[in-house]
Amino acid sequence: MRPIFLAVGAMVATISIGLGIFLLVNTPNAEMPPENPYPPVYVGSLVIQDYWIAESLGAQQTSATYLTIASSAATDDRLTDVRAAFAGGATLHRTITEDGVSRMERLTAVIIPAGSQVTLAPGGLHLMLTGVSAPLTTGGEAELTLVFLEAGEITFRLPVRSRMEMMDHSGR
Ligand SMILES: [Cu+2]
Repeated sequence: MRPIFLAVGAMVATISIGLGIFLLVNTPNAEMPPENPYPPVYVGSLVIQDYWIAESLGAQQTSATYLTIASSAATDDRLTDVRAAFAGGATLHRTITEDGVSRMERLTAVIIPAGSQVTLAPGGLHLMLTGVSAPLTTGGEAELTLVFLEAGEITFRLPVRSRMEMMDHSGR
């Protein structure tokens, strides 16, 4: 066989193996990606991480976003607004449970203490999303903008997760 055919043959074999591995890694059922596709997001002196959007629920298609904001700033900052093109409403909320009854209240701002961190998590602070235009389902993603008084604003993509899945991962 002439060398050129051998070379082409080797190349085809290499591409086939490569494609095989690619398909193996990228099958829809592959659960855990090797690297975090949603790494920390930086804005000013703030780092936003562990961010996710819950699957939307009900006739009103409501959802919520949870995340952690860590500050290395010398002064307090404030999260004053959230914008989401995919939702009719996006507001800062807090869930309060009194005598076993939970209710939510709207906040004008969430304070990010200097050099500390704030966690928005189920049962507490969250970014409330109402009137979601297309159902949010696990595996999808959506874009949000957070507006801070000092750090400015940041737009980033967040993964959609099921609440059950996230509760399992939190170990509670
Ligand atoms: Cu709420």
